[in-house]
Amino acid sequence: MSWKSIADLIGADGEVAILGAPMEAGSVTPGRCDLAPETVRAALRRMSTYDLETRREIGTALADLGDVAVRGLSPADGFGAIRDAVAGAVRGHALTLLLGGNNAVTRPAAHGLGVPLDRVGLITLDAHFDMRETDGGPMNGNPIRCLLEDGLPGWNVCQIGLAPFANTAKMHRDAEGAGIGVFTLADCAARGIDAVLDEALGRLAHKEVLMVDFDIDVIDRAQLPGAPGARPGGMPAAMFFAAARRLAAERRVRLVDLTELDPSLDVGNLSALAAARWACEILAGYSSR
Ligand SMILES: [Mn+2]
Repeated sequence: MSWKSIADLIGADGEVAILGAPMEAGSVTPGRCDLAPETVRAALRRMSTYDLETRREIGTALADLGDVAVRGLSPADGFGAIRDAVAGAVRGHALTLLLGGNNAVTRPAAHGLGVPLDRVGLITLDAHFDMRETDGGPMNGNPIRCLLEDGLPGWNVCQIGLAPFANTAKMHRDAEGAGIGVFTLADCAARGIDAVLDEALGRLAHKEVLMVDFDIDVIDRAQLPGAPGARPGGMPAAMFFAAARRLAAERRVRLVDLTELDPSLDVGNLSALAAARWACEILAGYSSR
């Protein structure tokens, strides 16, 4: 007898939505992030619904809304389609899992939440500030700078897991100058992820709607080879999973995205299974609301 898998929870209707956004154009390192949504869906078939730690069965009904038609489109050209698809998903569901694609999907997602940007709180788990300059248009390396320029106040943003030797001094200065809460990998290791999340959520206590950008390249490259930006010495996968569970338990979190997974770089399905585990942790957190 085969066990029940997370994929078996997917149907036509559900309180939690899955939406794919297979955007690859605009990546600093061109690859195949467009393959990620189908890879994550396939890996969900390998995840059982039993949450051993809580002894609970995940039973949340999942609605798979399919993929936004952004294959081959630049981030600028795909902006409206992602924003509108996210808006529809968020209107009809308590929580939406947006499967990128590269990190360029985060900007249109923030615009699809249904409230003005000044009422949005954004938490990123990312090795990078994503504060590259915007004069060449939106790409996967600048969604945070784009959102600041769009009107998202820096005080509404917390960035967790920033890596050394993977960013510039200007990005760091600009992020802090904008009021962004900056939490490095060393902060996470020294303080523990719970304390860091306490502070981040405290800073965003009065924001109406929260979204979390899980750029999977924050994870240690030895545990997550399938992301071009992942580096040795990154966040332990277990810490990433714990953060996912904790943040998904927050009622105000209406959207989580998973970005930068490139299945063409994967080794032994390590990254695909990590992404599927992330989805499970999100559902476990959601179930505890
Ligand atoms: Mn990123």
